[in-house]
Amino acid sequence: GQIVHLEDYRPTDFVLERVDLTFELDPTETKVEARMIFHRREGVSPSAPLVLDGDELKMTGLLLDQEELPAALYEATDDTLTIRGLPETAPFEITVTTVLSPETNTKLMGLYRTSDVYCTQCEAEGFRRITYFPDRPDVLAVYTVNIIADKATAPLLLSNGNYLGGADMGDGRHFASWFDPHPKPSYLFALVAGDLGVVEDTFTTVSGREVALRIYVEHGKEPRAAYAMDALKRSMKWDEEAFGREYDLDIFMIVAVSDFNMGAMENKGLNIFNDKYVLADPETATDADYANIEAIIAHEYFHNWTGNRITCRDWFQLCLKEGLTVYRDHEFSADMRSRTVKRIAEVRHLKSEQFPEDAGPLAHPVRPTKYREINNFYTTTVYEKGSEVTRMIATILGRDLFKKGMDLYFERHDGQAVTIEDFVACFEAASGRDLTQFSLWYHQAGTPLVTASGSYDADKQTYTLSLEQTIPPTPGQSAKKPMHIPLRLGLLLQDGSEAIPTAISGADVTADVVHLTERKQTVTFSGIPSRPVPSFNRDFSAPINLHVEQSAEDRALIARHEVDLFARWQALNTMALDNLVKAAAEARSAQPVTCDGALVDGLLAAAAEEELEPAFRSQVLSLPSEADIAREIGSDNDPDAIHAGRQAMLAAIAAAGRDTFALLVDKMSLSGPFRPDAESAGRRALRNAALSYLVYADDRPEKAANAFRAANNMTDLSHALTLLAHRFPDTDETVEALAVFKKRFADNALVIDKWFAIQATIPGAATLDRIRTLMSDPLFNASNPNRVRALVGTFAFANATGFNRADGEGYRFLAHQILDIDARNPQLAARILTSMRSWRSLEKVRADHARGALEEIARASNLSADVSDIVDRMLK
Ligand code: BAL
Ligand code: ZN
Repeated sequence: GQIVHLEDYRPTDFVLERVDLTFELDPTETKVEARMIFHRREGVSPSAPLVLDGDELKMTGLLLDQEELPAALYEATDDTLTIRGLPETAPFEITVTTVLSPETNTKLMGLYRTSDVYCTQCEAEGFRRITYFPDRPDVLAVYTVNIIADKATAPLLLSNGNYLGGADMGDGRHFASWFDPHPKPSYLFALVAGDLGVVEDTFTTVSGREVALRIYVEHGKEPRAAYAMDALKRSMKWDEEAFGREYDLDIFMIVAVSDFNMGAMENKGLNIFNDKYVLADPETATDADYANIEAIIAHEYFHNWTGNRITCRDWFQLCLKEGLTVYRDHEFSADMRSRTVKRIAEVRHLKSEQFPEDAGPLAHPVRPTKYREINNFYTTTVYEKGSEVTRMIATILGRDLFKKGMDLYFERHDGQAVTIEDFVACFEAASGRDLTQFSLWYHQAGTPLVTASGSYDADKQTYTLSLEQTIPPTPGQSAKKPMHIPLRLGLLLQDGSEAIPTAISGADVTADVVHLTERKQTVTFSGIPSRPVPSFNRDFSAPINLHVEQSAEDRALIARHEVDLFARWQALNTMALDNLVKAAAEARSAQPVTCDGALVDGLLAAAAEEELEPAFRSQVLSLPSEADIAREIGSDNDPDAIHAGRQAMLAAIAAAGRDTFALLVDKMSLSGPFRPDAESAGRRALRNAALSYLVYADDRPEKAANAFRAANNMTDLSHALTLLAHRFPDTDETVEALAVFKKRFADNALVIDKWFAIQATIPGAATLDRIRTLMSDPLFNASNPNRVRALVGTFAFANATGFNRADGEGYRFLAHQILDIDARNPQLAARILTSMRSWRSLEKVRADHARGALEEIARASNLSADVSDIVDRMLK
């Protein structure tokens, strides 16, 4: 594919006024007639042709104002249709007829079939696989959609907007028409046809309009959509209260399908979801599944305003809708659950997924300026870092001015396709602040590193912080400018109270936010009665790496006394990470692993602290992952040593805390019917964390096997199975539990995905053979994205020792899988390949094997643009 540059953006020459689509659905010969009314934009040359996008299309008809177009006036290539000789000013109608084969569309982009249901995925560039079209987000038009299909196999015919009507056609077929009054870009088009069950409800908006709510699922699965429906209603209410946003159609529909590349898609009025993020019941869904469903239902719903009514001018602006909408769904979940625990989970995710991306060959700015394949930019940088950037605007402006800026954004830009500059300008206008330097967060890739050192002057009673920011070089950006980093911090005195400075010099400060804007900055706090302990980056106010020399005792003081609960978790987590890095080095040089007493005391004290909510305490007990440790070490990584060091620390903590953990397992047990609420989930999480340590401390599988037998919900059951499989992979107990689990859930693919994932993450070199065996299990299906992600994806992304085998077999296995998947579904292949994004930080032997595997992929013929873009960037 060609490289697309932001600076080349031009508006279209022709304005699309309206679109009428007629689909005659058939598994292998669907006929699509697209009637489009255009007019030439003022000032555009009368000879300029109309250029439409296409992708793998078979065109069977082309009309201009209902007359066949002479062959001399148009030209169709692989990816464009160019039409000449069009009217100078008058509107004209182009009618394109195409024939599609949904059944054989394995890319799952455009119109395809999943379990006998027709469905669409058009973001980013899938609509051009349906018809020739100006397939770009700044072309907004009003759509009418007519669907004709076999009545018996497709009784349900859905598209965007409001239902106009339908009828029996007398020949075994029927039709339905839909009209969407809101102008939209083609990527938000959707169509679903098939035979599905439905859950119905209603929502009355703040102004009193009743909206019909429908969630469509496979027949028999309706009860498992109840939680999603509840989450939807809470989302609609929350968006009215928190952002003043009311829903705008008579009906809102969600359809769950089992073959889907993404998590879900926000098509106007007709969201299409990966069924993984709709279906839940206590027997089959974990607490994490419930939380994900709540968050993703909310996310897609929130797009109705941030994404749909105000959309992106071009795909470089993807973070305009995604970063903002992730921020909105984070705030929603924080309001529904525990704000602190939610923040901890966000930061863990950001650090484990986005920080490595930002530190490797795939690093790119939140608002990139060039791409080869836009599908590869649905990244944690655009989404999660994009959300953090929005959060920083809220931190810098404060709640009221942030809200004023959001209101202005909705008012100014409703119905438009806009840019990040337009978005930021609303906050500048609302606050009177210049956000030019702040905007570097959108344009400079790489995670800033802030180093800090402090000195206390007892005579002057001043505390001075020397701060320095560096932003590492990233592909295409070697030199960086200093950024505006809003760093929330507090100074704690030895009794745990917070020092109140009488004056602060050297930086702008608002409340507890220190605004770093220079490369080097010295900030002096006056009126500090004794040497303070600084607590940095409260609530993770900026997505940065922070290096500060701080003793375990100082960190322990923060962990005990900070008023900011996030900072308490952060202090313990940082202590643990420091210790884990040391443990990895010790394990690598075959020395005994040492576990810091202050850390163990801090963890156990927090775990037993009844004032703290259980979910928080479970987060404290969950040590940084092997990937977190590798990221912290940064280079020359040996995954086996990291694993061994971490296991030794777990064992040490387990031995020291046996009594605490046994007590917690007792205290945190729940009785009565299962409830998925945050508090119950927190108790289960703490109980399972404590149980894990008890199992680490044991060398026999009984405890885990008992927990497996006693479990009465999927959270506990899958946790016990994980303990068994990871700690005692080859025992009879594990073999039996895996067989029991498989038999019980064989007809539930989403649960079988857990069964695949648990086995894919068994540490050690032997797991690769297990993966190969599992791939020939009848329950595996190489063409279903969820199955592939659960087995192959989980292995590559989440099994550091198994995947990074010293002999390189893991990489070669992945390379062959990528080529195999790429032939069917390039997007999926490219996504899974990003699991190798940190290959350069491995020790040399592994890095050489990894390079070899990447080169093997790069050499293959017929690589998709998706995979070739990723592999080329990774090898550069
Ligand atoms: N727009 C793609 C799916 C999502 O981010 O909601
Ligand atoms: Zn989104």
